[in-house]
Amino acid sequence: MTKVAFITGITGQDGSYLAEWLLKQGYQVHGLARRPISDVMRSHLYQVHQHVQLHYGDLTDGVSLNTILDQVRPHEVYNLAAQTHVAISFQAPEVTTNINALGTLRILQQITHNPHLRDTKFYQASTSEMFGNSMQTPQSELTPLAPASPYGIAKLYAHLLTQNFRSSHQVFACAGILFNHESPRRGELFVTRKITQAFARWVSGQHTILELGNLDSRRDWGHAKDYVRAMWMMMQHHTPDDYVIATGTQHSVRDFCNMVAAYFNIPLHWQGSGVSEQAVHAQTGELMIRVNPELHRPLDVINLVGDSSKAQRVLNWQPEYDLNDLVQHMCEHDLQLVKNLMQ
Ligand code: NAP
Ligand code: F7E
Repeated sequence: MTKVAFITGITGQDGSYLAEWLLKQGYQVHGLARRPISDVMRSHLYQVHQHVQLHYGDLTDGVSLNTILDQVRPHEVYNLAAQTHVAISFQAPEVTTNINALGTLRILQQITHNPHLRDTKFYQASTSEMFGNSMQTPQSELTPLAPASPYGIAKLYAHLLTQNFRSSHQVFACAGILFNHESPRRGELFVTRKITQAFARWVSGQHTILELGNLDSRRDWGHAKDYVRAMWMMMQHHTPDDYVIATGTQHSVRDFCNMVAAYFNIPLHWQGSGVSEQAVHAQTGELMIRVNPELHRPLDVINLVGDSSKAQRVLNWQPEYDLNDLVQHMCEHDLQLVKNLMQ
């Protein structure tokens, strides 16, 4: 029997990689889209869009979700759709909560109320942002959760709800507590992609200053391809549970800049905040990185690194890519993208 999967957030970084992975495993793949088909064909789904069935709807629209879920009757639902920008969540907390928290509730309610979905499994895209500025390092499934942003708080609601529906309604519901994961498909507002794009433009002769916020913030950056495989592995295990997915290594934003600079062999010129533009000039050939205080968050999470030993032990999950591979993939991709745009 062909398994049917339904992915919310299918047009995003993870959704598109997961769709490709599930198609390779022989699934019939359906996805929720909130943009017109012409946009979707230009999105990350361009390679596989003819093999996935898209349904128009929105996580804030319960009726559309109920209708789609009743039509598709998936064996597995992967809830990846979200307002994913932490900084934006401070400016738009209400919409963030509606999508990330209540959107999850809408799906779980439908799974429990619709008799055709009684055996449907559910995956929730939980996040390391739920740990906030934890006193415990590295963070595991047992680390106390104390999110530091409206994004993290909305995700914590969805995480607890997933656990609650698992124990109170016996839904096969898993939550993957995923640490930062990146790829050439990472959104352009996230720090890794912002950096690789700026360097690719610089190498191609478009001389710009790269403005960043907190350079000392530390993250555990993995490759999105490894992380979507982990989502699927959780859903194949006989018992639903929660798992941290991480590499266990930590680097600062400054380190990431240095790695990209080393990849392209570009000398860097760092300019801290409070230094006037005229005061310090980059030498010829140097890319200038300037701290812009406006890019600092009202409250930042600064020390994330995950302990994924449970996923390694129980699911036999291992990452295939390390940070050097990730930097290489992102830099190669962004350089090619700039070249294509310049032709
Ligand atoms: P992404 O690239 O930003 O994709 C977000 C997806 O959500 C897009 O498909 C977007 O659709 C969709 N979406 C946003 N609002 C929606 C709404 N109201 N209704 C329906 N769809 C909506 O994010 P990602 O990096 O793939 O992350 C996937 C999930 O994992 C998210 O839930 C995120 O919070 C979580 N997560 C990510 C990371 C990470 O490091 N990447 C780590 C932990 C957890 P459009 O294409 O139309 O905008
Ligand atoms: O920031 C610092 C910033 O926006 C990482 C989402 O996928 O991962 C992601 O959230 C760090 C922060 O990712 C800039 O202050 C410095 O400390 O790339 P980011 P994030 O906030 O960690 C988690 C796990 C998710 O769940 C989220 O959905 O980098 N930083 N300068 C900057 N960040 C940005 N965006 N832009 C800067 O210029």
